[in-house]
Amino acid sequence: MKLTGIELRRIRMPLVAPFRTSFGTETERDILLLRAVGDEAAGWGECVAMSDPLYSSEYVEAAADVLRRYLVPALGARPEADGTAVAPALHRFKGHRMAKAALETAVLDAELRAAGRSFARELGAVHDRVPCGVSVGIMNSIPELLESVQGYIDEGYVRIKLKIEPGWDVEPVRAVRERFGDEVLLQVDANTAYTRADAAVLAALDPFDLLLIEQPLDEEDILGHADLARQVRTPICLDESIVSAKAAADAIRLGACSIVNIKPGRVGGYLEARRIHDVCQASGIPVWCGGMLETGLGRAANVALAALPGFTLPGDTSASGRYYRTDVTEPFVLADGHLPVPAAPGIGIDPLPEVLAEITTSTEWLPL
Ligand code: NPQ
Ligand code: MG
Repeated sequence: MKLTGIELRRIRMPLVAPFRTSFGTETERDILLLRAVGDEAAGWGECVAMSDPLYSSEYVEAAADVLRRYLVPALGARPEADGTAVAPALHRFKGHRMAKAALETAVLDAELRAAGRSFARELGAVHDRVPCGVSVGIMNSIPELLESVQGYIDEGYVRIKLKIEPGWDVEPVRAVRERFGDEVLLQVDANTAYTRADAAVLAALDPFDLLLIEQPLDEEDILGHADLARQVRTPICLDESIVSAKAAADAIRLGACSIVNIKPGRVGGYLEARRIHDVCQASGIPVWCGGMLETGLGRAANVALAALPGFTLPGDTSASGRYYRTDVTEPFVLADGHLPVPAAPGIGIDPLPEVLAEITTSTEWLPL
C-alpha cells in the first residue's frame, strides 16, 4: 500500500481536574494527531509532546514544525506503508523522538489495518487485558490527597503512584500508607525534582515499602542515579533518562535503575519501545508502560504494548475517565482494575467523528 499523505490535526481536550507535577500544572491538553493516509487504509498516531517543554525538550509546536519541515518529507514520494522503514528514514534528524514516534505509529497503524493485523499481535502481546495503575498529582493538602486516592482505589486501580517534589514527599507517602495500609501497591514519581544532595530525603522513603522511586534526578544524570541507588533501599526507576534501548542498556549496566518506565513517545516509537522491553527482559529488569495523558488513540496502542510479557508491573494506562470527561474514542473503562487489549486491526479503535470534529482546532494536509 502506498501512502498519499499525512494529515496533522490539533485537538483541544480539557482535563477533568488540574494535574500538578513537579514541573507544572496542566488543565487542558493541546494534542497533535497524525493520520497517515494510504490508498487502502489510514492510520492514527498521537504525539505525546506537551504544549511547553517542561517534561522534556519537546513541545507540540516544535513537533508539528519538524514533522512538516523534515520528517514527513523524509519519507519520500508515495512511500510504501511500512512501519519498520520509518525510523531508518528519519534517523539522520537528531532528537524529536515524540514527533518521530507519532509518524511511525500512524504508518504502522495504516499498514496493520490494511493487512488486518492488530498492534497487540504485531508487538508480541501475551495478555488480552492489562492491570492498571493511576498517577496522582500533587495536592494542596494531605486530606485532599487522601480523598483523591480513596476515589481511585474505589474505582479499582491496582497501583497508586504519587507525584512528589521537595516538600511533598515523606508526609504524603506516610499519610497514604497509614490510611490505606501496607497492601496497596504504591510508588512515587519526582520528574527530576531532586538533586544529588537529596539522598537523605529519598532514603527517608525507605520505611514505606514503595515499589519504586521514579526519576528523582535530572534526565542526564545517569551517574547520580547510580550513586543514589546505592544509598536508598527503594528501587530506582528511570523515565525521562531512558530515551532509547541503548540508554536503557547503559543505565542498567551502570546500576542507575533496577526498573524501567517505557513510554513509546519518549523513545521514538513502539518498535524502539519493544527493543527496550527486550533489553530489560534479557537483564531481568521489570518494565511498565508509562502514560502521557493520551486520548483513546494513544491509550489503545499503549495497552497493546503493556500486554507484552516483560511488563510485570501495572502501568500508567489509566481509564479514559482519569483524564477526560469525553474521550475522542469510545472510552477505555476499568473492569476489575484492568483495561482490555484491543484486538481489531491496527490500534483497534477509531475516533468518534462528531467528537473529533468538535474538539479539532486546526488541520493541515501534507501530501507525499
Ligand atoms: C510521567 N505521566 O510519568 C508523566 C508525566 C506527565 C501519568 O504521570 C501533559 C502531557 C501533562 C504529558 C503531566 C504521568 C503531563 C504529561 C505529567 C506527562 O512522568
Ligand atoms: Mg514519570
